[in-house]
Formats: sequence, C-alpha cells, structure tokens
Amino acid sequence: MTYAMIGTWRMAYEGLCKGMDLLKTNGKSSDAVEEAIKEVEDYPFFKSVGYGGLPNANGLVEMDSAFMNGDTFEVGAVMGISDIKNPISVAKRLSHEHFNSVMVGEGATQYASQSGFERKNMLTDRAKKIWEKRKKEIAEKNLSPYDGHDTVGMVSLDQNGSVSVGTSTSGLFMKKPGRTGDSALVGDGFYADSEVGGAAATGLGEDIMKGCLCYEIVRLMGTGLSPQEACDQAVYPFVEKLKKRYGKAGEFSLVALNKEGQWGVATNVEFTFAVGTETKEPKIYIAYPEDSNKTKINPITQEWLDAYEKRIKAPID
Ligand code: SD4
Repeated sequence: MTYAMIGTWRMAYEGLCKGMDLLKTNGKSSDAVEEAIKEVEDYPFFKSVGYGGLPNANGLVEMDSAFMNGDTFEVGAVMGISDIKNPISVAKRLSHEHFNSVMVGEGATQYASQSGFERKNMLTDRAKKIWEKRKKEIAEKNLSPYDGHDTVGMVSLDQNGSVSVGTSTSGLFMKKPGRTGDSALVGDGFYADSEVGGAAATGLGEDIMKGCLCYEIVRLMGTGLSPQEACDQAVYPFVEKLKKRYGKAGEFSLVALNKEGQWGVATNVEFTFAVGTETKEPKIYIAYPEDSNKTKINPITQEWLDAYEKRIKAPID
C-alpha cells in the first residue's frame, strides 16, 4: 500500500516532512498528522496557529483544533482552548472518548491541564505587538479586522490504508471572545473516511461551514471522482451559489487526499500548500482559481519563499 500527506499553506511544509518520514517507516497516519501539526503549533513565526498565534479582540490566544480517524470515524475537538502548548494532541486524545469528545472554552483548557498536557502562555511578544499595532490601525483607518487568518490542516494516508485528518488554528484575527469557525467542526473544516479519503479546509469559517465542504468533498470522492474533481465540484459551484444567495463569499481553500494517495486542491484565492507522496518528495505548491471552475497549480518559486520568510520575520515597528 502507498502513503501520502497533504497540508494547507506553506507553513505545513516542515511538519509534513516529519509526518512523511513517519509514514515512510510504516508509521500510523494518526501519528503523522499529530507530529506534523505539533511542528506548526510550536513554530513562533506562524501567526495563526499555536504558539505565536494572534489573540482575540480581548488579547487572549483562543485556539481551535480537531482530529479525525478515518478508520473508526472517531472525532475529537477543542474550541477556544487557551494556554495549552499543543491543542492537536488534546483533540487526538479526546477522539478516543465516546462521550465528552468535543470540548469548548474553559472546560477544554481545564480538561487538558488536568490530563497532563503541557501548559504554555501562547502569546508571544511579537504577536502582542502585531495585535496592538493592528488595533490602532483598525481604530484610525476604519479597517476590517478580519484578516491574517490561516488554519493548518493535514490529511494523511499510511501504508495500512488508514486516513487521518487534523486541524489547528488561532482562528480569525481579532475574533470576538468565544467565536469559533469551521476548523473544529466535523464535516466543515475536516473529514476522513479510510475507505475513501480525507479533506481539510482553511479560510473564512463562517462561510465554509455553510457548505459542509469537507464532508462534501469526501462524499464526492466516494462516488468515484478524483480528489481534484471532487474539490473543484464541491467548492466552485458553492462559492457561486453563496454569492448569488447570500450576496458574498469569504476566502476558502480546501485540500483532499484519497486512499490511492492522489490529491487535489480548490481555492478562491492564491493558496500555498505542501504535499508528499510515496513517489514524490514533499514540495510546496501554489494554487489559484481559474475561470470555468478549475484550479491552477504551480510549484512555488524560490523568490516567493524568500519573500515569505522575510515577511513572517520582519521586525514589528
Ligand atoms: C476559522 N478557518 O477560524 C479558520 C481560520 C482560517 O484561513 O483558516 N483562516 O474560521
């Protein structure tokens, strides 16, 4: 059996490489997802996931994370958890519970610390500075606060044919305390069925959840569509439908992987992602929406990567 892994955004890459190393040596897809996402959560310069994630409107880093095992349909999720180093590990542990497997807010944080998960102040000085600066700009220039948001989502297939998916995010920048998006809602921000494949989402959760997009992609793959066909068919017509009936559509990007290790992506904005398969080393790509409901995908350029590195580490004045 083959193995493969796909993750949202450029930030997925280093974690995905670790996950692929596990898969190569016959590791489990569930462990690959957890290891990969922990790597992203621990890196302080990604300002939308884990340590270094931007805080909510009150200055608190509230995180959402979920895990799903595609063999058993076990789902675990936390929403609005704070001061915990690796929310993905909490979500994965919760997935083993039949009851109390999805937890929110203080209860989630309390559960995690009582269960021995490492506590950590997730607000870095850098994230605090960005937050303060942005708050000032919003007040002075009447800007919309809701940008600077990216979820890491990983889908992985192991050599035993098991598919797992995980997500982790600090959610929308300047979100109201208590707000949650799609990332920890099963079927919206993630879904996995080992007989078919899995999918994960990033973007404006309030709109992604209107289409249950990850479930829809997996359902379409189950009818025989390739991951790319399923992504295209689930996402682009829904964006159009939303524009027509709701008047607008936020930014969405979705990734999918099937049980053969084939993958696909759909997005209505410029979107980077990382993917590795048994035959192709992990690599970063960039995707764009094209006319006629299709996705255009190119390998990332070194120039893009250099500019990105500079941007995420730029001093905050
Ligand atoms: C949310 N989907 O909280 C997340 C945020 C995100 O790219 O992924 N933005 O709605």
